[in-house]
Amino acid sequence: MHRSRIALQTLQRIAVSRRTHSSGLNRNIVKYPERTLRNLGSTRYYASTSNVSQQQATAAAAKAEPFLNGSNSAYVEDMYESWLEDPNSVHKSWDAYFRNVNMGAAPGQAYQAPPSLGGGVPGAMTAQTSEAVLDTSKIHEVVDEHLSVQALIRGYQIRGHRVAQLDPLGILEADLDSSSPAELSLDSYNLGEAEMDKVYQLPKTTLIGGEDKALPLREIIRRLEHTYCRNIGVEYMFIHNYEQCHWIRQQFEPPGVTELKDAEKQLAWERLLRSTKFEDFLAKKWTSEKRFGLEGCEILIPGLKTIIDTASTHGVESFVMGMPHRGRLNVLANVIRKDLDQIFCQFDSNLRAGDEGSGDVKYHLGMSHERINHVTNKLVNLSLCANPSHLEAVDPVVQGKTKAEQFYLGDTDGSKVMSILLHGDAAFSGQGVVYETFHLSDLPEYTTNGTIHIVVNNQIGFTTDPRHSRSSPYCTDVAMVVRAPIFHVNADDVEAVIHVCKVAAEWRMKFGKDVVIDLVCYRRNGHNEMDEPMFTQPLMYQKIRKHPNVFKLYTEKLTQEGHVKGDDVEKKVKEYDQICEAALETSKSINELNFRHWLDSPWKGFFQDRYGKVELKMLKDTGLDEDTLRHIGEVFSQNNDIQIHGGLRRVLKGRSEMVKSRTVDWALGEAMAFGSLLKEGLHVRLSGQDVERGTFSHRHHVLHDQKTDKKVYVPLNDLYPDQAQYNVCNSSLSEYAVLGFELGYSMVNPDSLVCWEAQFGDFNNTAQCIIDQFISSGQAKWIRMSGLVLLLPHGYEGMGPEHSSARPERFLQMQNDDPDFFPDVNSSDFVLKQLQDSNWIIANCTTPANLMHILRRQVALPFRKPLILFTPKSLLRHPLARSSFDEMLPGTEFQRIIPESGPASENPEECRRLIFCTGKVYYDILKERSDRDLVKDVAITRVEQIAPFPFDLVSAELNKYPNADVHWLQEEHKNMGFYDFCKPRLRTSSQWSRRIHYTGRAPEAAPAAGSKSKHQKQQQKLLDDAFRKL
Ligand SMILES: Cc1ncc(C[n+]2csc(CCOP(=O)(O)OP(=O)(O)O)c2C)c(N)n1
Ligand SMILES: [Mg+2]
Repeated sequence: MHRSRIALQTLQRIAVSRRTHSSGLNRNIVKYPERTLRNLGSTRYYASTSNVSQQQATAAAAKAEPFLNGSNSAYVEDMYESWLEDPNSVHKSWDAYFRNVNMGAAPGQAYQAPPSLGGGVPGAMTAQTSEAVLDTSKIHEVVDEHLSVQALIRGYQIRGHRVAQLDPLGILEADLDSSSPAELSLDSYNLGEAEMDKVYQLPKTTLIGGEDKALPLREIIRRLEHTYCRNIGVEYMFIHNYEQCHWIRQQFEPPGVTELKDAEKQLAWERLLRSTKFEDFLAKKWTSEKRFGLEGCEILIPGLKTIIDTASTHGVESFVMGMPHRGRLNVLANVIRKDLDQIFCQFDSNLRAGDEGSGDVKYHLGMSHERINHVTNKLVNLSLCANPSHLEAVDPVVQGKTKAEQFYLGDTDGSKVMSILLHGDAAFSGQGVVYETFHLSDLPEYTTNGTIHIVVNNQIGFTTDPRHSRSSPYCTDVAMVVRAPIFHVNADDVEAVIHVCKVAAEWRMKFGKDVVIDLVCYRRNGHNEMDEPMFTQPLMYQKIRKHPNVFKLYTEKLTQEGHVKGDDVEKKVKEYDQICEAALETSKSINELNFRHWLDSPWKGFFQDRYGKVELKMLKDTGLDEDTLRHIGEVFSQNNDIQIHGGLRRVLKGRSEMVKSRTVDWALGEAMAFGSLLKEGLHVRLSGQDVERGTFSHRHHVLHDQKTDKKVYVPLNDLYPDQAQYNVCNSSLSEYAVLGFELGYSMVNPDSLVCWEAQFGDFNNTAQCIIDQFISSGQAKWIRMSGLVLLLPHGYEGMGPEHSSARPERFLQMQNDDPDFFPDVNSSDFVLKQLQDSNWIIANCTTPANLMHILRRQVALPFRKPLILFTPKSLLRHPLARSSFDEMLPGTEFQRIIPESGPASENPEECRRLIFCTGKVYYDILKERSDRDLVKDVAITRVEQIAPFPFDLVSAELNKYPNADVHWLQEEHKNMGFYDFCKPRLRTSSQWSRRIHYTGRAPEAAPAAGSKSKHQKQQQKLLDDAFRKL
């Protein structure tokens, strides 16, 4: 019979339990170092409602025979399972009881009193033994006690971390609560001194017994205290998965499991030496330089290295890391192993910049380095992503980069590439992007199969105490949303930290899920080395001044244990000091700072010949041959064997008809770009909210079967047998993290097209930090290129203030071309050079052909630039916003401006008005011009690439219409949109000879009108103004 069924049947017949007794079971008790038990008496009792109710529930369950529910059933079941495995593993009385049950004893009849209670001898059921069943008060007592002990054990597993000794300074509680949970108080379970020496059966949900199945209560508590309340606080019982919880128990509960081998101790000590002495060296040499030293958390370095060793043992080849300022130079020196002279030279303020761009301060720079891991002897790549000052902003970027590395390696389970994120305590709890990033961690197209998070929890954020910087008990609580286990650890306990780091790495490799290490430490100096911490944290810092550093503490410990000797210490310290001195000498000969040596994602061999020269020529024609256009169009119009919705059938039919007539609409234009790149072997990824269908229901890249759940068809992955993979993925409802993620993804392989689409363009501003700090300025600061495309729906359609504007003015304001400088437009490589010099490209296309070309141009360029692309809404279905195949054939290209081509252009001298505009407003005024019969009088030229500004083409256009007044026309308000950017550039293009008139909405605070009628009124005025006085 199935075991669980037997257990269930057994439970149904159980009427009694019995008292175990203590004699003879003390023999295998593990001796822990002597340590006073915390006071577990009534003084620890707090009237927490949850505790009281738990106790009541336990008691009620125990009294409710025949024990078919709650923890008592679990307890008896546990006992039964143990008995099944080995009858000797349970007390004799249980053995007798289960034997009787198996022999068919009726409910209430199976119990036999043990020798200590009833004096009977366990054996077959007799009349006397059934009488013993009736002594129910004793029975209840015993069951009650066992259940209490079980509840106490569980109490420790759940709440033990709350009283763990985590603060090296001994002044703060990591969970901001100095009370002790009632779940850890014996009073809560009606246990006391009288029970301390009685022996209790251990439930299967604990491993503190080791070989022992039963222990005296005193020993049970000792072991629980040892596991859960010393220098490691294991927070995991909120995890919903039994296997995972049990695995964690296996790592911490069995006696002696956390102890390190001698070699591990030695290695940790040597690493700690380097970590400590590196900071000492910097402090000694550059007393007044900001470096955000690691003092107070020097253990971070041995900890990180342990993680890398462990994961490397499991086969991880690449580690992608992100971290804030604290200890960054130390990580670069001692984990990534950047040459020390390269680090030291950065302290030289006279160093020339060897690259163009702004560069960045030393504690923001990234790095990528391949090295042999000395523990495993395997080659590993370590990269640290460059980041801005904006704390935690790099988190999603690291995840995206990791995901892309996994993708290109075919590493579907993350066994080769892994991410590690470091955090400060204040930032981890305070910055929302942390939460957003956690929410990507288990999404199929965004998961990196587990990240190891390490919080350098120095219990302060600049000058702010934890009590004022968070409302959550722990700074790590945000990780609970994804049920990541959290290991709090006292950073002064080296061996505890190393153990926890091993466990974290093992967890990540076993379960592929996130895990958090909370290194509870202190900050020896001020926020930076120039800051005076005594202004704001006087008592804490008085304590810190007296507190020996962890290297000293650990050296003393290992000396006492005989692992290191005084001479050895001195020798090793001296050796490292000499290494640093030698590197400092070498650094003095460096007189140029090359930021390209600090690239976090180097694209080896791309775009440059072997002399490092970039050849400025387009790598590919962006046009496509007729067959390719037709083939992509046809596949994109098919549904394969998917039973699609009737409405979608019409959409596909429409597509098919367009293809037959050699025409494309917006969705087809985009598909042509993606499909052709896939054909050429370039991976394409499109991510964002609801992108699979498209917010405006125009895209339909994933077709869903109407009858079978999860049956889908992605036509763009069905184009050619040897095509590259297309990933189109609906994202979580986040902009900040998702955009950061896609940026990271785009950093790995330049031969790919990575696009992020905002639901509406407006929403890009919740990702402002990624846009400002990374996309707009990443290359200037870190020499890092990215061809990421931002698709931002934009346009005034009367949808209200929040769905109209993608805020082009903001992107344009950050564009780096000079409005007052007319470039050398006659040089042969002007167009490419202008693009190369730009920090990004900003465009607003009006035709599907131009969309196709600009997307393809992204990867045809001999460098990579972010592309900010404003995309239309009404034009998605506008009958005029269509392109012929002819505009997409080989030889055609992206049109930076689309000049007037109608009657006005035939007689330009007669033309009275030249209107420049961009985007969908073109179609509005086009119609109006024709309605007003002004086609000869007004020329309308579309600026499709707004930045870098097409000075050459605009200037030619201006010259062509010498007698026309010149207007910049836009639908946006005057203080928004494109006007401020385009006006001075139009003036410059005219050699400052023409006045630029403004036509558009008046200045406003909100981007667009809320009411439809107001919108229409404004729109009408715009049209009237466009043709006024003609
Ligand atoms: C988004 C953001 N806001 C504010 C700051 C300014 N700032 C720099 S460090 C810091 C305190 C960080 O505290 P914590 O995260 O605990 O790290 P620690 O410096 O203690 O290592 C603050 C507020 C910043 N860098 N980024
Ligand atoms: Mg801090």
